[in-house]
Amino acid sequence: MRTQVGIVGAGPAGLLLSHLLHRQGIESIIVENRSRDHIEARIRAGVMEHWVAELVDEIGMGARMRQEGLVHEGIEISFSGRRRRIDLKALTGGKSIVVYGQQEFVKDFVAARLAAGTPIHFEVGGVSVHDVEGDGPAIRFSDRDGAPQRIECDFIAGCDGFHGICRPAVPDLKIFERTYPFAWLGILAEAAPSSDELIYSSHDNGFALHSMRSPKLTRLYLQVAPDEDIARWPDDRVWEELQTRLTQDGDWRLNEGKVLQKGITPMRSFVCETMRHGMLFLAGDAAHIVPPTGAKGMNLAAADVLVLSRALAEFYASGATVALDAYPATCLARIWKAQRFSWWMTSMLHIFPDQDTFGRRIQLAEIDFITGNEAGARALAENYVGLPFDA
Ligand code: RFL
Ligand code: PHB
Repeated sequence: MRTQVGIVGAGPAGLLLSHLLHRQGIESIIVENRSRDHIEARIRAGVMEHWVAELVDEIGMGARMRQEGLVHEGIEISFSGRRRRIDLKALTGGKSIVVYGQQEFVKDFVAARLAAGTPIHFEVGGVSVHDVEGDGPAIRFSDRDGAPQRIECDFIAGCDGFHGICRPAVPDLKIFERTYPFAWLGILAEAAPSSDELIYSSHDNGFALHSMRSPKLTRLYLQVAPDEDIARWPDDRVWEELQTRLTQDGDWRLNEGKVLQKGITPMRSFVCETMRHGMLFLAGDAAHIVPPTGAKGMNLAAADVLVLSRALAEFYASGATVALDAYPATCLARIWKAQRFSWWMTSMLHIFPDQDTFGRRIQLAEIDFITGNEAGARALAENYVGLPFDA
C-alpha cells in the first residue's frame, strides 16, 4: 500500500488529522489495533474547548455535536460548604465549552473517514514503524486475518496514545513527568444530571466531580488511592461518598441511578521532548498526558493535529518545511500552558496524603481567592475554555 501520510491510531488525534488532511487534498491511511466497536464504546473525555467545537463545525462535522452536545456557559467550584460559579461566558468575552462524549466524536469521525474512502485498518497486530530517518518511511503490521502488510508513505503520524509504539521509536527523548498520589474512580450512571453545570468539589474526604453526557446520563468521579482496588467500591459505597463530597448545601442531593460503567484512571503529567524524529511526528497522548482535572487531554490532541495538518498542507503546496520544522516548538508552547493549568487545578482541588491541616487551609484559601475575585476567576475561565489558538 502507498499513501501520503500513514497514521497510527484511530483516537481523536488520528481521526481528526485524517479528516483535516483530506480537506487539503492529502491522502492518509489509518491503522488501529482495537476493533471499531471497542473504540466507539470507550468512555473517556467529555469537554470540548470553545475553539475545538468551532473547528468541528467549520470542517462540516458539527451536526450531531450541536444536536446532542451540551453547551456550558459556566462551571461550579464547591469547597468549605459552599459553591461558587465561574461564569465562563461573561469572563471570556462570550466563550463556552461543549460537553460531548469522546466516543461520540470518535463515532462521527470514523463514519466520515470511511464514507470518504479513507482506509481504516482495525484490529491490526504487530504494528511497527521503519526508515523514519529517510524519505521513504513505512508502517508494517499484520491485518485482521494475520496477513503481513506494509504502508509506504511520505510521513508517519504517531497518534497511538500513551501506550503506543511510536514514541519509543524516537531516540534520545527527554521526559518530564509527575505522577500523583491518587487516581479517579469514574462512573457513568443512568440518572439525570443533578445540576445543569459541571461541579468540581474539593472536600476534606477528597476531590469529586459531577459531569454528564446527556439529560439522562450522569458522569461522576471520585478521588481514590492510586492503587485502589475497584472491588472495594460497590455501587452503594460510591453513591454514599459522592453524596458526601458533592452535597455541600442544605437540601441539594445528587440523583442516583443504575451504574452502567465503572473504572479507575491513574493521574499523571507527562511531556516528551521532542515530538519529531525524521518523518515521524508524534501527536496527542502519544506525546503528552495531563491529569483530567483541567479537561485538556482531547483538546491538546486536537491542537497538535491542527498544527500538523497545516504544516503538511504547506509542505505539499510549496515544498516548504518551515512549519514542519517548527511543529514541536509550536505544539510544546501550548502543551506546557495546558500542563501548568492541569497541574494547578489538580493540586488546588485534591487532598494529598501528606498534607497537614495548614496545607489544607492554604488550599481552601486559594480556592476562595481564585473563585472570589474577578482576575482569578478570569484566569481560570480563560484556560478552561481554551487559550486562543496562537497564544
Ligand atoms: P487515544 O484516544 O488514546 O487514541 C490512540 C489510539 O491508538 C490506538 N493504538 C494503536 N493503534 C495501532 N497500533 C498500536 N500499536 C496502537 N497502540 C494504541 C488506540 O487503541 C487508540 O484508539 O489518544 P489521542 O487520539 O491522542 O486522544 C487523546 C484523548 O483520548 C485523551 O487525551 C483524553 O481522553 C483525556 N481525557 C480528557 N480529555 C479532555 O480533553 N477532556 C476531558 O474531559 C477528559 N477527560 C480523559 C478524561 C481521559 C480519561 N481517561 C480514561 C484516560 C477522563 C478520563 C477518565
Ligand atoms: C468528563 O465529563 O468526563 C470530564 C469533565 C471534566 C473533566 C474531566 C472529565 O475535568
